Amino acid sequence: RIIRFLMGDSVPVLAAVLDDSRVYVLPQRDFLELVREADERGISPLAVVQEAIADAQPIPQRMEELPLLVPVEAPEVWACGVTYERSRDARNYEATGGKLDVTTFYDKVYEAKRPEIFFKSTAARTVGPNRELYLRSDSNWQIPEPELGLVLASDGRILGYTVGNDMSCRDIEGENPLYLPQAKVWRGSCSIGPAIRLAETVDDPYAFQITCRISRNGTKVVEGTASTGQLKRRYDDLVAYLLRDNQIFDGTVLLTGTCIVPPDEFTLADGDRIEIEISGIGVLVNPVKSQAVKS
Ligand code: DO4
Ligand code: MG
Repeated sequence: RIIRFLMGDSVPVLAAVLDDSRVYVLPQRDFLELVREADERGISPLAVVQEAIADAQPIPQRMEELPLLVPVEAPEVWACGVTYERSRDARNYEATGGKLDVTTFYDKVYEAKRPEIFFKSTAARTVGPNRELYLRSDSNWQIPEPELGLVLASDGRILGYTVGNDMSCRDIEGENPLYLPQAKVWRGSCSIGPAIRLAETVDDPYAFQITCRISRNGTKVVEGTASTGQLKRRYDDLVAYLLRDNQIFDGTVLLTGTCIVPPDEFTLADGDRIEIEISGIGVLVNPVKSQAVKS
């Protein structure tokens, strides 16, 4: 796994993390430099890492003890929607007020050949591990969306996998689908991290276990688990649609849709703590904060 952290509380450093959580500092400045070096030398990013750490010693701290940064400064984050049954059913509930005998556009997009893909975030709006995610001040029904993120090269290659949170406002989206950008995009509405698992080290990317825990005042109030095996789509197909007549940039992250939705009566509150764990990648932890409302 690849991480970034602040060395001496000020210098961003790239590092490799082995399964036992030992951390090796890498000479490359960031993840994209590592990928570019691999491409130039015609070898894999894993081979570059193995070479760099062959004679190196791990630093004394374990990954969990480090001030982590976003593992890649993703220029853009895009997101797929309604790729899991659970997402379709939850959205039907918020759009119809529980009348499940009508066919909605969520039902249609779940079955359609073309997936839903929307623009989610920019580097400035995206936060890393342990950084505050913000709540919208004009929504009363907000949830995290735990999602597997694909870290992409500009040609669409899947370089690695990360954990993402597509924070969402169920009331704004449910009121009118045309409000989707406002239900999805605001300051601090997206987090990624804590690590990138290099694609070549993953045997089956449809076998990731995703767990989401939300705690309030130290007590767990929500817990849910799912598997990427329940995904309706294939990653390559999602990436192909993202790239159709579109330009993306190295390090773009594509979130693949949520498979866990908290109970309908739940909404996030100031001070909550969200943990999203994906097997083999790590735990993305973020505290939640209300926006300071400016009058
Ligand atoms: O249809 C709206 C957004 C869907 C989404 O974000 C998801 O399914 O994860
Ligand atoms: Mg989502």
